[in-house]
Amino acid sequence: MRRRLVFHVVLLTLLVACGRPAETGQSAAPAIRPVHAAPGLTTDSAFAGEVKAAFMHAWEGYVEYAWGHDTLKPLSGGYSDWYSSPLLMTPLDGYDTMVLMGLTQQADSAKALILDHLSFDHDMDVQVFEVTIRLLGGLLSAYQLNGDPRWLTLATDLGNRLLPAFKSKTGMPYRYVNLVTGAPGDSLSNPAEIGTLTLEFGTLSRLTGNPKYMVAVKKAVTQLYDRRSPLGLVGSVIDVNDGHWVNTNSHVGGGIDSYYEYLLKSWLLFDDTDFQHMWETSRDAMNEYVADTVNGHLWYGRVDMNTGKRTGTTSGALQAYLPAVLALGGDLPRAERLMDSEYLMWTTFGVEPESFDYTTMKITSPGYPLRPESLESAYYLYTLTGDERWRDMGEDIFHRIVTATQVANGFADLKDVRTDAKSDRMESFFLAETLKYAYLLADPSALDFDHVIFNTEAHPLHPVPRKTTG
Ligand code: DMJ
Repeated sequence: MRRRLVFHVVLLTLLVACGRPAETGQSAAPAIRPVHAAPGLTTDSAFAGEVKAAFMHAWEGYVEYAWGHDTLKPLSGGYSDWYSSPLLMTPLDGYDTMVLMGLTQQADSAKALILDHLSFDHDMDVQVFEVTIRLLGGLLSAYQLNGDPRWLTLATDLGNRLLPAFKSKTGMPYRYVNLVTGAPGDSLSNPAEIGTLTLEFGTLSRLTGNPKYMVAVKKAVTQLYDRRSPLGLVGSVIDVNDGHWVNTNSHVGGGIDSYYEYLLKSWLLFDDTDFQHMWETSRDAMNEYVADTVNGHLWYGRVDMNTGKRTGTTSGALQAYLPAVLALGGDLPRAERLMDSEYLMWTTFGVEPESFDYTTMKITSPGYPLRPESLESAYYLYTLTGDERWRDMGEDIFHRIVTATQVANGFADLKDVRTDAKSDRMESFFLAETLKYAYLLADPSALDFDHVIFNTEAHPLHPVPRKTTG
């Protein structure tokens, strides 16, 4: 009897460790991960309540003034759309946050809006990267959380319409593509926009059983990786047709950032050691050449990809994703050191600026468009270490954001963190990422960290077993 009980406990533990039970005809879900959530994480109910209230405030502004459109204009009480037809950026980006927060009624109305009205059959040129991380990522995560097959139908339609972007001479995607004709834009792109498609297209392949999406993105990333310099670094601008570097500046900020993030996460989500190899080589090069220590603080600046010579000492809000990625990759000491530097941006300037010089601590670009990266890293570090220091840090960052950006109809981008002057815009990633990471930091039990990978827009994706046939 006792032996039978032990057997069942072991079996159950194995099933839980592997994520969802494997479906018929599919092999077991991968369970590799360099790190795991720390035991004994607690919920801070007061903090969670504050984040939920902030989310409701942002969502109510959208519902009242921007319903059916992409983005709320919180100062004027209006809306804006990215393209000639709305693509419902805010509700789709915000949907899975509502589900995780238990905002069922709001999630149901967002779902109805999206499934009844979202169409990609519009003759317009869209930015492949943004549409992939916000919309395709949002649809796939919604499908995995909610199970309604219409999410996957929309995701598949979008994936098919984006695929012509990969028809360049190298296979690296054009930045823009027309959703109806498949006509591409010009041929200049960057590592982030080329390399930040694998989680979404790969998941689409796994869910549909059609390998064509994964084949396209993996070829694109491999083509990019193969053009790294002898030092192992990539530059800022590349021509996707002839494959030559137009700008050889290497850094870890906007335009390159999520290329690194997706190399690591693609290894983990798909259990694919090709990505592991690309991640490890790239991480080592970035740590060796791009990292910089000034006054005892660790930063990542700018260097030439071919010579490793330092070309700049600026960092900023976008670079604050890196502690999360380093921590997920298993390098907690470096991640913690870097997070202490990122927090300096908040304590020095009140709210982190888009960019500043870390040798002089002078601001070089003063805006703050409600970015999530610092909260994202605080969440990873708290979840992986259980050290309340990181939650306290994240809570302070959350309060600084609310104090500086809350307005009557939502939250507004800052034009200048020195004056708190505002712009009439509330980015959809404020709902997708900033408030989601703040909420998960307050209530880590809302999501099983060990069994999801967040895309770069904070849409949680679950590993899908590869089909053994087809
Ligand atoms: C988001 O769209 C994504 O996190 C992207 O990787 C970087 N920029 C914004 C948030 O700052």
